[in-house]
Amino acid sequence: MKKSALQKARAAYRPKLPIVLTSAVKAVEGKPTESVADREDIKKLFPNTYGLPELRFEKNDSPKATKPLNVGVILSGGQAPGGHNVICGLFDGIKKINRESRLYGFLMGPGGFVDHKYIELTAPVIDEYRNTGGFDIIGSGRTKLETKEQFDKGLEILKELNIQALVIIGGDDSNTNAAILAEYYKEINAGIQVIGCPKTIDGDLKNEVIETSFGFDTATKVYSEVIGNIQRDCNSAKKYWHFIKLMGRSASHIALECALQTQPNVCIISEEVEQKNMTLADVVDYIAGIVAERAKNGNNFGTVLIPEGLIEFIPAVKKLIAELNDMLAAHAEEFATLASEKQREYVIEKLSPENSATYSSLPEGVARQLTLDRDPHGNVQVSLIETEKLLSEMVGKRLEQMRAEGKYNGKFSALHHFFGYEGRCADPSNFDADYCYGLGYNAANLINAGVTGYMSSLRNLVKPSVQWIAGGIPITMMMNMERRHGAMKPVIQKALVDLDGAPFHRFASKRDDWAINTRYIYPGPIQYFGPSEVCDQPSMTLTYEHKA
Ligand code: FBP
Repeated sequence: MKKSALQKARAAYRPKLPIVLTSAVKAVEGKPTESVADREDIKKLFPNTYGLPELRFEKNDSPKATKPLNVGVILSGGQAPGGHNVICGLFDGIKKINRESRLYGFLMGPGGFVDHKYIELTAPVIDEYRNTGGFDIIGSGRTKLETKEQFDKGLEILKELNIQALVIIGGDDSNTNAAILAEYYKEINAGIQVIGCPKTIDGDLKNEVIETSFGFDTATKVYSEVIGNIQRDCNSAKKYWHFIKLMGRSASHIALECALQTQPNVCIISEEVEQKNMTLADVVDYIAGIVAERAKNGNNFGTVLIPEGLIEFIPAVKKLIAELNDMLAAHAEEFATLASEKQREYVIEKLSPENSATYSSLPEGVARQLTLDRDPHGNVQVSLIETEKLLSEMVGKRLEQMRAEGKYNGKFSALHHFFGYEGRCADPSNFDADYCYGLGYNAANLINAGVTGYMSSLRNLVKPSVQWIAGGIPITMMMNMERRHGAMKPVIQKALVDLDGAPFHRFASKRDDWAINTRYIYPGPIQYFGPSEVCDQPSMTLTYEHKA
């Protein structure tokens, strides 16, 4: 395959492992753990894997010879920069433990595991993908692993290939499934370990013990670069308002991080909208107010960052979605047979009066989107909702009202952008390249330690990577019970933006100044080679969280 000069140079990058992982390790057990909430329910559902201790690796001065490890790996869900390095780290880790170890990659996500589609990942294959973005080495998919039939079918291929451990690289939903699979294989004594790795650009798979998910760092740097470019353009021409929607299905971490990096005029944080019980009209008023204020100084331009998940956080819409989820789950077949114009009437009729009123008040396209197929994990596909256009249209109308009332006398010309897919497969930043390689290498050590139901964990991430702490976290520790598809299910608790946390406080203390005065920062592209302060900085979110 032909490669660019940068690709060639980048392939030669050697990720920096935590010092502890550079020699043989032993797992030191911490105290037994408890789930974050709903302890009795989770304990009952995970009798074999609940309450396991946290693990921390330490240098082992007298390692024993270890038999070869045969391992399977799955990439699950949306792409995130660094996934290839997790696989490279895993490969190097198991080979370091025993040169005869083998790695098999299941193709196109969990579906490949169930359907027995796989390839062996050998050194020449692995070497093609070091430090590259994307998940194309084996592909990814969103098939939900949840039934006993799927688990048993998967077990057949694991046995056939003599695989003893499966590594699932995924977000909160995929790692939830990893925990369920680990429990099942333990219960039936299948002799298979299951290890998870925290992936998602959304940044919402994190907690006290998992400091960040991989991919967030690179994706937000890519988005911040282009937001910065837009801001420079907008500050040069001074004639457009740019409405920029940013990926992040649910939590607003991406929008917040990009705001900290670029200092836009407006950034909406969904979690705050919910906390303040704001309506869509309140959000529109807030943006229109800033547009009008800037217009007084002749600044008819600006940037507005909008998190992709906003619509779901508007309390009235959230209630509506909850009822829609249950209603659509109960009447799925009947609903599917209706022509699309009849579906709207059907929904309005079936919903409670309050939710029916909210549904009817939404623009038709948005309302319709809320009834379309959920992804396999039951999530509304928010990336398909054009919130940036919806908001700018509503802001435009509000400004016209304000003009009529003599409260606005400017020009409003809006452009729209959606940044998501542009950043999900970028070549990983040095941070993500090191973090991912370390997560994979660490997973090999968890397998060697014989454990199951653990997530690979590296901590102390604001320090240079050699100082990172390596270990394993029982996945059940991160779980609580939530309503999904109309029933209560054990799931990893999603980390939303903490409105009492340092990153949000920093943003909230500055946003009024950024709104009126033009304080744009232009971060520029990710740098791989050069001074450490240019190339190795972790995200601002992580930095502020650690300062707190
Ligand atoms: P994961 O949670 O699987 O990592 O995916 C995150 C994400 O990129 C969201 O930000 C976005 O809403 C969604 O995936 C888009 O899904 P798809 O890739 O199926 O279009």
